[in-house]
Amino acid sequence: MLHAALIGFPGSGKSTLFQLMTSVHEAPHGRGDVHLGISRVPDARLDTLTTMYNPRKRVPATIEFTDLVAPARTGAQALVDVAGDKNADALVHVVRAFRNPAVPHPSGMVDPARDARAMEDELILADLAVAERRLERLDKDVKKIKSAELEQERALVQRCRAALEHGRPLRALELTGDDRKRLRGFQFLSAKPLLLVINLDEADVAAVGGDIGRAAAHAGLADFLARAATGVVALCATIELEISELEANEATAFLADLGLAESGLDRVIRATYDLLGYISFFTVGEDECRAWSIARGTTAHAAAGEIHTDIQRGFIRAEVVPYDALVARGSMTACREHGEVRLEGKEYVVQDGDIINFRFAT
Ligand SMILES: Nc1nc2c(ncn2[C@@H]2O[C@H](COP(=O)(O)OP(=O)(O)O)[C@@H](O)[C@H]2O)c(=O)[nH]1
Ligand SMILES: [Mg+2]
Repeated sequence: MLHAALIGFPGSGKSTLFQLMTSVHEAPHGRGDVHLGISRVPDARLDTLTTMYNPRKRVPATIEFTDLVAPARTGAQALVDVAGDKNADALVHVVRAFRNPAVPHPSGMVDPARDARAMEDELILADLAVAERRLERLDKDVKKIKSAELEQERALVQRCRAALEHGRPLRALELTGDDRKRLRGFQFLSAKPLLLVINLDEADVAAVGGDIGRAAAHAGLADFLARAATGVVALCATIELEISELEANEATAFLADLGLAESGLDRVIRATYDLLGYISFFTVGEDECRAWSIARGTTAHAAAGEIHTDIQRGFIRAEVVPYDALVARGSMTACREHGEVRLEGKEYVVQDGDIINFRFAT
């Protein structure tokens, strides 16, 4: 499952958001310091399909979030709850912009731009230590063993070290697929996609409304908007708490008053999903309408394996209809009549929103 870690300075609102965003909570797997929770990825397309098919079951895509329960560290590291979560696919940095004097800021003053940069520096420093340790080892190995792979890895890690020394996160590097594979084992923190969640003050939400450019400028974080593998979302956790207690139609009206189309929680979940480069395909029927998560570029054969290894093993063809065509025609049968159901083979690259029926031999 996709897995994102909430990180941020103590008192920035991580746990508040975590409680609101995740509904299914799992017991920590042998790690008492981390909470795991599961979020459903909001997707209006799945809502429409559910209305069309009225299935017994509706299954959205999901993301797992982790929240560090209590930072056990001291000194400079205690400022940052990096969640020790090296396995995360993405980092979600909750940056405090709300003032609330009842909640002391560990640095004494609320300054979102400083916090975003301080966190970036922490990630970079942690990665620099990893890169240097690896280079020491590689320098020794390269002297002993003649290996093109070792040479290539060394050149790559040197490139990483140089970027880090210049204060650049590794997610800004342009890397080939092979480079990415070489780096995977290091679990570099600054290489992970980063979502900044600006936790606004109650008093500022109406002023910035749904305008992320204005919200980022207000928090001094405008320069993060254009960065590689970086996303920015603004919300106010305490207002989200209020919204979560409203009936659905009241919540919609309340959001509209604030100039917003959807809740901040939904925006964070979806932005995380998008940032990871994940797309959804759907399976539909009277039994179940379901969204499946795959990385962009996944083939039909691999997508079949997401559903069941038997479907992958016995793969014959994928019957594919784009979401828009299905909604426009109103049914699979109508799509078939108009020749809009394509038969695709194993190598077909699944597109976001494809409705797929896998034909397979058992
Ligand atoms: N005024 C205000 N208080 C907030 C907001 N978000 C969180 N808080 C409060 O800040 C405190 C710390 O929040 P928490 O979620 O535990 O932060 P964490 O340490 O990052 O997990 C709690 O008392 C929250 O109620 C916000 O948007 N506005
Ligand atoms: Mg907390």
